[in-house]
Amino acid sequence: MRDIRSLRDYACWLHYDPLKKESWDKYQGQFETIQVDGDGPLVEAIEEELQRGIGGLLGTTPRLLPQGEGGPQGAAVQVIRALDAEWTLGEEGYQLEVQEEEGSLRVVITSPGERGCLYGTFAFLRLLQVGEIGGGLQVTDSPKNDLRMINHWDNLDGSVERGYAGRSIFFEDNQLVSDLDRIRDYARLLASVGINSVAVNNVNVHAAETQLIASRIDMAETLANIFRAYGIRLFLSVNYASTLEFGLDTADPLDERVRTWWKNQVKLVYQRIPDLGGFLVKADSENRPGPFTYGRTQADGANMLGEALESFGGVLIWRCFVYNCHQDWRDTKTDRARAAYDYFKPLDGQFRHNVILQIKNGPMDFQVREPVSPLFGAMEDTNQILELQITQEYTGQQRHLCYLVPQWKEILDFDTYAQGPGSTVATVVSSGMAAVVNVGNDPNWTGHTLAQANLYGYARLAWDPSLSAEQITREWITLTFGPCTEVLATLSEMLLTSWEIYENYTTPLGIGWMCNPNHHYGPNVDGYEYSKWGTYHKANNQAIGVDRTVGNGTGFTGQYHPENAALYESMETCPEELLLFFHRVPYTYQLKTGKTLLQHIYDSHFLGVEQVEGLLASWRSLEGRVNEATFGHVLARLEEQLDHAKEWRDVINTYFYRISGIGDIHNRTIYA
Ligand code: GCV
Repeated sequence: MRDIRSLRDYACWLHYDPLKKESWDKYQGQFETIQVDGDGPLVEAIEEELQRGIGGLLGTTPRLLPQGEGGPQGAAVQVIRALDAEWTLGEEGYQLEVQEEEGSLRVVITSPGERGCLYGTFAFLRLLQVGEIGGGLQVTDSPKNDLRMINHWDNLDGSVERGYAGRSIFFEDNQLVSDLDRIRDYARLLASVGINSVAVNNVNVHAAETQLIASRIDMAETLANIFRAYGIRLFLSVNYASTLEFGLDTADPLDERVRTWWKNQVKLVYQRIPDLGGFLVKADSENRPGPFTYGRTQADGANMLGEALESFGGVLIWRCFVYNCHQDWRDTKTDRARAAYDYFKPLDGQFRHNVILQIKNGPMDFQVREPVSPLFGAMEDTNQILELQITQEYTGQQRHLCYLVPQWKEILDFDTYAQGPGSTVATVVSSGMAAVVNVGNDPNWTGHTLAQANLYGYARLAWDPSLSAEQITREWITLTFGPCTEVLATLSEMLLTSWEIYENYTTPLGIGWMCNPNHHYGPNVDGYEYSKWGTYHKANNQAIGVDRTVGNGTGFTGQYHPENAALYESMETCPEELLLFFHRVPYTYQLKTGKTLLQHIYDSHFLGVEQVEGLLASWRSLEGRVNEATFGHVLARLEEQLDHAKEWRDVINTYFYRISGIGDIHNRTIYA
């Protein structure tokens, strides 16, 4: 069997392929020596990266200059730990300067922090590949978010909840995997795009994972050691009711025995992992235990754990994904979309300073399109982070191409009006971002090689939400496929349109959910219609959608600040891509395009399939320009996507034709 590391797609965006001729010639003779301040694993990682990167890109072997031999002369890269009193970029920020003297480039990367030096190093190698390194260049950069986090939903038995890229890269059979080097490669990959925190286990914490803070702490310790070498702090998901598994008869957050147990347990954990980031908790959600059982609030539960972590500098991240998952579909009063706001908004100001609320981007659950959760900007005295889903649970499960950076940009740029105009989600979530990752032990990490772009894009946005989708896309393509203009143009177009294409042939207009229950792949219009999950479209022979207005519906629109509340309240002003999220609309309702709602549904599904045909044709045009194995792999995925898009189109169109009795004005095939 071939070593996995020799497979091209394993390297993701860190290929360091030789530069193309003109850059190769330009940089020959440059970067001959390297000198890095400091010592320890992170400094070694920087040295190794520079040697690897420059070696790969220019085919040379830069000499490592030990410290104490004076600064490097001539063409060199120097990484300096500068503890300058004037520094304003924080420990993770860096400055990158390229000085030119008699044809020699001298790259100086400066930061007071080891992480800053590491990020500056990766930035230098990235800029070299996109052709921007030249005399006089000056870059200063620092992350806009302190917490840039990855969440794994990995179980100790090796399975991954909502994982579409193989099994866990950490765990198998309740042990750590034997290939710890792969975890190191992963840490390097994450650090290269500025990720600084990772929660390694599923938020649905089963009995085995509960032991990660007790009898299996050695596993967590080993992982923490690996990630630390790349400046990444480990977080653990914990079972809110752990005390019940360790001999107490309660998990009441106000019970002294419970509080003492947590304090002692946290102390033991920090003895082994002194720089643990903290805990991540899913409580009172989807049958997980929580403080509600004891008549306590979410703040009582979070603060109890926050208090235990506080003296160790730990952070408690508490998810707001709390809703009634045992709803009766006949009940028209309860609206799942309202739940997070209803539970958490009244608690604003009651959370400890080391507690952070983690809020999913939308009020439901990572559908292809949802409005932004009204909780963003609703809790001025509470730390908040945004939760995104990189793993494509409802967006094609890494079998379909669905590049989510454009979706995430829309979310980050959404104006909440919390402090007047300009209060975008990006500014409101100043504590940072977390995302459920799409990685598994498949050789290419993400199942679909092009899904690597989602991981890359998330991390770049977590670093700087103001980066444009186009820039991120350009970077990823160039780093992954090398500097080919045809690949860049074609693949950019494919990636940047793919989210909308997926939406067109699945569930447009914000309706969501018409997928198969449990595994969530493929169309099933009524799959969730009579279930307990609170996710209903309520289609009858005349209309579809849930009225969530204040005037006549569930009142959900009233959870937004007035500007957005007014926008969503009226069918006329509601953005049409979200129309069926907020309103119940007759099939004959005329949209701004002049089409009826039903005709739009038909058109969108026919169009979506044609667009997937377009994706296939575009990819085929790249044959010979991307490596053969990747070409074949992506081609196979796109062929499957086309088959599935047709299935979506036919199931959805047939459903609405049968239920409404109204045909397509263009008389295209709809199965009666
Ligand atoms: C980890 C959705 C998913 C669940 C997931 C849950 C969550 O409901 O289908 O698998 O559980 O979200 O975010 O907690």
